[in-house]
Amino acid sequence: MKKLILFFLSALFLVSCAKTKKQEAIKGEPVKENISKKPNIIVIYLDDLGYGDLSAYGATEIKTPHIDALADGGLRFTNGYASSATCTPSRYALLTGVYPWKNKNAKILPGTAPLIISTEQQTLPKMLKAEGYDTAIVGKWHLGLGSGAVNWNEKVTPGPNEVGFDESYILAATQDRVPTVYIKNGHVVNLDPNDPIEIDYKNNFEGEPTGKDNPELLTMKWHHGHNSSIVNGIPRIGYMKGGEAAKWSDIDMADHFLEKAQAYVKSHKEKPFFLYYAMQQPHVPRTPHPRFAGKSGMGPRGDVILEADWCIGEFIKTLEAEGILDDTLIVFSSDNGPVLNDGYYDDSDTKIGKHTPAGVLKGGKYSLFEAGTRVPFITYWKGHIQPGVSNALVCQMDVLASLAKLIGVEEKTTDSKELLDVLLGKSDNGREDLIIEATSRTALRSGDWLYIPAYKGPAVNTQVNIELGNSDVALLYNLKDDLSQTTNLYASNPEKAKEMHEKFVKLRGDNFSKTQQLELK
Ligand code: NG6
Ligand code: CA
Repeated sequence: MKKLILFFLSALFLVSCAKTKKQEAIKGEPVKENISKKPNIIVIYLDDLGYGDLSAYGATEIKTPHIDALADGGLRFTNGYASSATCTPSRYALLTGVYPWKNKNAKILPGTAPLIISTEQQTLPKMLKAEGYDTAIVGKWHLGLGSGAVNWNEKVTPGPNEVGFDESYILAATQDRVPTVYIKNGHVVNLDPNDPIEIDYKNNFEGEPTGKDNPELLTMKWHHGHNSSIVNGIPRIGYMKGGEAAKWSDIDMADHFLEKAQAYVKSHKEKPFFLYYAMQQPHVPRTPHPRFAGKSGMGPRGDVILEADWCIGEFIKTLEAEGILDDTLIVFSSDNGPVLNDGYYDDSDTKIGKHTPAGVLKGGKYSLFEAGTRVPFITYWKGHIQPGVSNALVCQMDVLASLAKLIGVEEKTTDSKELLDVLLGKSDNGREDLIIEATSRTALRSGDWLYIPAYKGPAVNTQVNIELGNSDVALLYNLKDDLSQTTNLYASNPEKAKEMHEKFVKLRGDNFSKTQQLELK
């Protein structure tokens, strides 16, 4: 009996020690004491939202009150970065904490691409799951599915559920790519077995109309790319046959994902959860629900930003109503910078008016200039994060190591930096260096400086009308004095140029594309 009591006492002691350790990791001003439960964690991730697209980030032509509320009640980062200027690599880095240029497959993927995260690899949801979190993704995936030729009529695996998500409700790639269906835990939703789905990215299926050959069937015109299969009057990338009953409704997508996200948090409020709410806006095709169509006065891109903002407001209301907002850390960001014409004529460029999606930044999606990767980045945790603005350099890749610290896990990472205090607003001591990426090219941000090696290729992508950062000479900017990157200091400051070049080569190691021009001329 004595032994039994002793055993229980020592077990009690161990449990209370473990608890204290976890509390210590999240303690300090203005953090509330006695957090008995680990916080829920929600990443709200938009698709192609620019640095200047939110009123919280200075936009005057569009009002985003619900996202602004997160910024006003949380921490708004002015130097928050996606890892890349396109989707797949940024999402790869967010979920794995690894630089995307270390994985040669981390580039814009077709809907048929295999999963690019190894099932052996550590991921954010896996890490949280191991600590007792329930984990889910709702929204855009775009990290590949299956391991070769996917049969969409059977369980599609491996996918999100094999890399750490207990539950998944996704669109496979992008809204403009087939298959245009939702996939729940590996199964296409509403699939009729008598109408099987076939997908091909090279060849059309006989007799199926295409955007290229059947303009009379289109409700949205394609500008470049996007001329393969037609779904809901919108021409897409890739060919699809069958699956009629399973096809999504574009105008209802935002409401649909919102409902799924709301249902998830309602049914998981008893236990800590991690939800990756990966919204599809304002990526093309922009298909606002009729409630929002025409509401921004700047075309469908503005309308879907209003729609996304409304969804976020509704979602936060749900957290509040369920009594869990105070126990929830929210990270809000975007996977890459903005683009107006990304392949459809939808008036987003002609109706833009005075709105500047990139703010004062140069470039946009696909670009090594700042607007490619510097994005809205907000952390919010009611009662735990002192509201304010942080100029610390942070990257989405750092979320993994920082959350490890928050939940008291030892996590060995090389690329993901532990910046918990920075994300919680207790320190301004962000990263010193960051390698940013854009369509397989990389550049170095170090302190206030930005160095872009000389790259071959067009200076401007004329289809999307964005300056890419390619140049015969290397580019060097002091972002503190010249945030808009107007003056190349490469020739006038050779010492800094040399220092940045050497640091860049050291950080990139041998792991870079040999098509780059790297000589310091
Ligand atoms: C490009 C598409 C673009 C968009 C992008 C992916 C063409 C011509 N352009 O290839 O419309 O889909 O891929 O965007 O097809 S991302 O945000 O998912 O990276
Ligand atoms: Ca994107």
